Amino acid sequence: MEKLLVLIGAALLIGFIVWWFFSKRDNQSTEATMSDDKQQAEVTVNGGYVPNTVVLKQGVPASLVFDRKDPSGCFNEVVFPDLGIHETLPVNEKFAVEIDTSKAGEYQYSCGMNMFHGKVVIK
Ligand SMILES: [Cu+2]
Repeated sequence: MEKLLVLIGAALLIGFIVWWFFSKRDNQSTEATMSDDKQQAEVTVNGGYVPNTVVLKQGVPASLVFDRKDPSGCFNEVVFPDLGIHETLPVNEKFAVEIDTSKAGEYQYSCGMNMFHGKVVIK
C-alpha cells in the first residue's frame, strides 16, 4: 500500500513538472509595444530569458530591452547569430539591442555559451 502511494506521488510529481515545464517555459510570448513608429519589448534576464519569445512587426524599427538581474557570468553576453548581434549586458541596468525587422522569420538568441535561449519572431 505504501509503495502504491509513493508511486502515485511520483506520477503526480512528474505530471506537475511536465505541465510546469511546457506551460510556463514554452508559452511565454509577448508582443512588442508600439510608440511613435517604433516598437519595444522588455526581456528580463534572470536564470533565463523572460518572456522567451517576443513577437515583432516586420518593417518597424525595434529594440529589445534586456533587463539583466542575474549576475552569473553565463549572461554576460547575448548572441543573435542570424542577425549578427553580439552584445555585453550590464547587470541591473537596462540595455537596448536594436533588431533589424526587415526580414520576417524566427531568430533565436542565446547566452554567450549557447545554454539559455530566447526567440524573436518577426512577422
Ligand atoms: Cu551560458
